[in-house]
Amino acid sequence: MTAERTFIAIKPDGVQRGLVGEVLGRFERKGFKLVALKQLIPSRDLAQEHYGVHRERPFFDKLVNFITSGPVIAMVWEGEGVISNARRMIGATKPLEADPGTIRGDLAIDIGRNVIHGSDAPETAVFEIGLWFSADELSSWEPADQIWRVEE
Ligand code: DAT
Ligand code: MG
Repeated sequence: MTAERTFIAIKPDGVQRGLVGEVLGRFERKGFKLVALKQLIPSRDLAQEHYGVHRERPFFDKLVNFITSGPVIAMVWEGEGVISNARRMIGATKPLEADPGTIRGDLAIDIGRNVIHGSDAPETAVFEIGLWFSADELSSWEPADQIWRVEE
């Protein structure tokens, strides 16, 4: 059985502002397991598929322009409850409404520059991981100190 996995991306604002280490560090320190990571400038096709549910929204074109404007760090993180817990670590969509202590609450101001994406449900996670990664880009591995994070 494969443990729960989620798709997380640091958006171009986060990369440009030098926040990659800060964001990665939070997931690492929490104890989730990194199973894939790459940097890419997404194509418009990829961005439009990724944000397909927002296709009819007035901000869609702006959103696609933004996410394709520079490098994105695409990642897959694994662990029990990682999908919903990553969303809690990320915070509310509007950074000014995101709780302090969350990534958006601590690091952002503007809804269009909110640093990070995280899958919002199990079906979304499966779709987004498959969209951004091929199966051979995902590593199954056991961190040497895993026993100190979770009891078997
Ligand atoms: P989230 O990223 O928290 O899952 P979402 O899926 O509702 O939020 O929207 C995707 C992204 O689109 C969001 O991170 C920022 C942008 N966005 C959402 N609502 C917006 C709005 N009203 N105006 C401008 N951008 C918006
Ligand atoms: Mg969303």
